[in-house]
Amino acid sequence: MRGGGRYLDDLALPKMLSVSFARSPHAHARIDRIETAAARAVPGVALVVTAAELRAVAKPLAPRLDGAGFTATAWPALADGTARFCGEAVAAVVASSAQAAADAREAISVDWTPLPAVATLDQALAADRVIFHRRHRAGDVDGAFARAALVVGETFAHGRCAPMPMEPRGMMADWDGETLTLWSPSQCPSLLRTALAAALDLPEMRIRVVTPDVGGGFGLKMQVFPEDVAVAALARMLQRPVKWIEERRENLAAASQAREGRTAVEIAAAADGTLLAIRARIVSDAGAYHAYPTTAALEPLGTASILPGPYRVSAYEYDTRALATHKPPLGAYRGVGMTLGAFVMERMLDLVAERAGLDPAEIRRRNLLPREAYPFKSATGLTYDSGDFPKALEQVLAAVGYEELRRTQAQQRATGRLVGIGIACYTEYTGMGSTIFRLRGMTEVPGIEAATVAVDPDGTARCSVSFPTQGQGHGTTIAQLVADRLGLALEHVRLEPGDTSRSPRGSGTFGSRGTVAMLGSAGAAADLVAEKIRALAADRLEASAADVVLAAGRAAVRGFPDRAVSVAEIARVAYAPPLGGLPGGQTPGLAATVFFDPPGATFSGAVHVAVVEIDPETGRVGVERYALVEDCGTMINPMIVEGQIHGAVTQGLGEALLEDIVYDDSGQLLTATLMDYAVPRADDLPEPEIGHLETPSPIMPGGVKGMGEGGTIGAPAAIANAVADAMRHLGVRITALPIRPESLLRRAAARLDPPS
Ligand code: MCN
Repeated sequence: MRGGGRYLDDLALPKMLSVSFARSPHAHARIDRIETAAARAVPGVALVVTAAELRAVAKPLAPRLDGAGFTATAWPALADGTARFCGEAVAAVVASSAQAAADAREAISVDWTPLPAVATLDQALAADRVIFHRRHRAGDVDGAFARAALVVGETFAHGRCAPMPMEPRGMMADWDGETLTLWSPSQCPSLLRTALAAALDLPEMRIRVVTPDVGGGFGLKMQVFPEDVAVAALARMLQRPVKWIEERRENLAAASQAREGRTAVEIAAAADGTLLAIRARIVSDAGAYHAYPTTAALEPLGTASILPGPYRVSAYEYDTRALATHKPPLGAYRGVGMTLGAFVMERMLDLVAERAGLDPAEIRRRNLLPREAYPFKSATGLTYDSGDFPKALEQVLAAVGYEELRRTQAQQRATGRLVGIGIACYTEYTGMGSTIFRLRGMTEVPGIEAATVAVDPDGTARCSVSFPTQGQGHGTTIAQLVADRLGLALEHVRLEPGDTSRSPRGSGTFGSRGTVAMLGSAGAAADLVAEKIRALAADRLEASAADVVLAAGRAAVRGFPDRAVSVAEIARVAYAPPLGGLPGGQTPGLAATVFFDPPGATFSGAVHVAVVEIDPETGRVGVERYALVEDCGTMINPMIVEGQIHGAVTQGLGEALLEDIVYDDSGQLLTATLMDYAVPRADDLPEPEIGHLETPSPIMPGGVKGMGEGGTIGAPAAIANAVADAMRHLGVRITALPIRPESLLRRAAARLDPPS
């Protein structure tokens, strides 16, 4: 905010060179010959490489997924013989400046033989290009459908979108003959190190990953990309530091994208709207390769496993598949899998309500899990640990004045205004540990986190953690936690910058795991340090350790504030033991490292309400009000939680109404700039009205649950339901995201003015 951050592009090393990639203009093409002589002749160029030079020193990224139904892919550092999506890197130029590298990139000429491209899900289905497939069935699905009074079916589609961090991807790499140091805005430095060690055939101890300030990640930067492998390999080949900063066009064309998929769903319900069973067939357009480390299973499996949402329904079957196309890989993006799951389920609830003659709020009342139902084993096998959705629903309905809103809507509709109200409830898996990743077969994602907390002799504390921060305020939150447990002032605790040479090993920041990880690792490490401070202070104060309290930088005997010693004094002694050693045979030092494996996932959630009005002239959807009640268990920093909600809801609005990566039939990207790819702006969303509910997690330390992705999960569903509500009387169905104004108008016009 103050311009004081140091992002990757702010960093430079002496003798540093710049890297630029030449990319495929075809979605699918054979590379017959690459001519690099002209590029080499451009002033300032140090090296030009193709797959021929990198093949021997950099192995492709080939993430694994345990279990049946998985077909591996290998994504080479530079396209090797064949390019499989428009934008895939085929050659790299290293030059004295980014401009020289970009000029030289243009001078590379490639002889291509274009090949037929599989550009759509339907083409991929016809060709049976399945790279991930899983089926699941729980309960008596067929029986429920046979006896159901209502069966409602619909097919929903979701376009592609881009995670779009303000700072695109990039890496600076330096090889000093022994160690490869990488400055990367990675969300997962430990995983990046492991992937590069394997790709470059180096021991992990010779790779160091430093995380500078990160200008947003949103899931994109949890992945390891071929460009990372290439940049690291180039530093090693040249024995000079190199840096690559992605251009926005490259980010739109060649970074992983998100969401694209289709879900055909059927719901069986009783006449009173009680849900009995769900059947879902989910297909996902995975692009050309599995993204490392999550694989193409991430999106369709995530959708399948969360689709039943916070509702009491025990019979569910799904068939979920990822299909390979000639597009960039589908990867992680805030709310991955769950956004589509919530969109489908919440649209379906409104459709069932319509058939059952119920108000959308009423059908949810009849089906939401009551608080007493927790812990609840969902039909997908996940255990929801805690929640109180009926209360959250009533709280948000009261906050918006739902009954009054409906009355006003009826009056407005009578005058021709297109006003709609949409409700969406979702539950969200957060804070996942190794069990969930093993159950999914995700072998490349360890699932653990770790933290070291150390108190120095001046009484200040440092904390270093395995999970970096990309804008969620971990520095503040961790400092809060550690300061609280050590009885120090907030400004006396510092989160150290991420650096794998100093920080303990873990998995990373994704899947809203940060807060759970903080409590389980940094909180627990601070507790161990606090225990040692109390033990050392107890000896000094001639009291029992159990009677020593830590506050205001001092250890004092409970009830006797004057009988105290400063934490700094205890720390000095811990690092410089007196003659005879520390009391009680304590080891020197005042630091602890704790590794933590979150016990399962913890389920947070929210109820969102959107009020929209559609301009009948332009089809523009205006979001007039946006309210929600969020439950992320015990909150650590409510201000950050609300900031996260603002950002996430805004991204969800983009997904609902604006953002669409469009390819033509030959797999050519049509939305290659921000002139064509529309992201939300400040005036697209009113200030969200936020309420909180806290049902602490019984399984996570401190009762916390994650929430960083939540808004993105709830907003598309709530907005889609609101638009559907506004347009229903015109016969317009909302079954696809994003909802484009022109398509709304077209469909309304077709209905109002049917062809003769
Ligand atoms: N928090 C809290 N109490 C809770 C839960 C959360 O105080 N019970 C606060 C904490 O201050 C914490 C923050 O909310 O720092 C987010 O916590 P959590 O929900 O655990 O999520 P993570 O820290 O794991 O962050 C990841 C999540 C994800 S998966 C994406 S994607 C995402 C996001 O958060 N990307 C972001 N938020 C982002 N925000 C920014 N600015 N930039 C991104 O790239």
